[in-house]
Amino acid sequence: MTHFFDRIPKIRYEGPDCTSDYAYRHYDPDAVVLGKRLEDQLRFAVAWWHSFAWPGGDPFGGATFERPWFGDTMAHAKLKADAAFEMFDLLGVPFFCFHDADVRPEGASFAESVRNLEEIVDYIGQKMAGQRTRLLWGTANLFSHRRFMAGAATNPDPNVFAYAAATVKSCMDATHRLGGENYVLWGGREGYETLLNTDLTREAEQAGRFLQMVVDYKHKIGFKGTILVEPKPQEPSKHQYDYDVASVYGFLKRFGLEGEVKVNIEQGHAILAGHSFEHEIALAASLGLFGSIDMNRNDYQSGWDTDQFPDSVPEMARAYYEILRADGFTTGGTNFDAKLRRQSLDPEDLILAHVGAMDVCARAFKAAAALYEDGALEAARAARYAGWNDPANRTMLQGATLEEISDRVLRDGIDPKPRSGRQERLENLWNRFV
Ligand code: XLS
Ligand code: NI
Ligand code: NI
Repeated sequence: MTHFFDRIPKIRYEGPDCTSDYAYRHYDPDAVVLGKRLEDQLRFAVAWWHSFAWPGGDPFGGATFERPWFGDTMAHAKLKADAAFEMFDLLGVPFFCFHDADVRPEGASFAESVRNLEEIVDYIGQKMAGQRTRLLWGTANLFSHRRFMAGAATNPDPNVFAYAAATVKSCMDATHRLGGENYVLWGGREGYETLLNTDLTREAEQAGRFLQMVVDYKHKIGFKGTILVEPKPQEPSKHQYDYDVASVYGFLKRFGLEGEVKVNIEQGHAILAGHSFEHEIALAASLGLFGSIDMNRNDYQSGWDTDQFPDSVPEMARAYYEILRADGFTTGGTNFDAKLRRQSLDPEDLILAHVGAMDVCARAFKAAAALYEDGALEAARAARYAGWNDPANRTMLQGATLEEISDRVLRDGIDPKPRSGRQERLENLWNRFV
């Protein structure tokens, strides 16, 4: 027991009219929506790094948080794990996610870092045995330490490539041991600061080879989870190679890995790339790449990745609607890659951030599910493309040539009549559900 959350009761579903801060108003894990329990639809996960490792710094000031588990020893790491599992239990959250650097102290050598990781993984494994929380995904932090400042897989120094490969192996082993359902690669430093010193061709080939080795190792150890790449356009790199879903798809095709790897899409990263979250989800689904989501939000004025907890039901509903159109999550889930604001010092803040975020997501999901079930939007979409059901039109996509089409246009006097896209009607329909 850490006593860190002592003043906080276990959070339960109490319905929309309850008056306590410490209750879910919309997230009823056992409620069945579209044939599945809400817990199994949403698959919420807590992010170890933001919740337990982040000290509250910003570019103008250092740590604001004081946590009893801050420190570099294994004893601190275990205390941190104790607090984490206490919070998972209080929230009743089914999953968590972690990087190696969040859970273990860095050792004096690579071997010591791996030993530390193995020891804490055993400890976490024991905690998991006594609780129902499972691992959504594990990952390696290949961006914080100064050795990775010029990239991990894409570093000009082959020794860094080797160190990164060995690190990923240890993190895949850890994820496999804990029964993780996915393994994530986010390449924060896989990009460049200036083209003046960068060989784009070489770096892409290094990244392709690296990912191929990850896929080979997954099969070798019999890891049944999904390998996920998390796109982001920039920050910390000036230009990041896995810019968005479309770039990742091109990269996977180039190296023949499109059947092996899917994407973990983050709300804030989609916005930074100049897309909407739902666009990235819809595109991934259409390319057969949709895997999981990092749920957060950016400050829309600041233009960087502020990783705030989600607070907008209408925005999240758009995202969940696309997820439902993609048949929902399989191994993926909703990971709160979100951190407190630096003035939110208290244990209560950490709990309430998650309670609010889970309620926002649940509300958004239920609204999206009701609209999806109603079918009016999908019927309107299908009607818009109904002309393609005509066999004469279908042949245009199945082998007809330009000349044949041209003959048909002349013969039949084809003369298209513009039709309304009915956007406002559909927006009104949307708003009746959300
Ligand atoms: C940073 C990323 C990171 C990944 C995991 O912007 O979102 O937190 O999710 O390495
Ligand atoms: Ni993320
Ligand atoms: Ni992020």
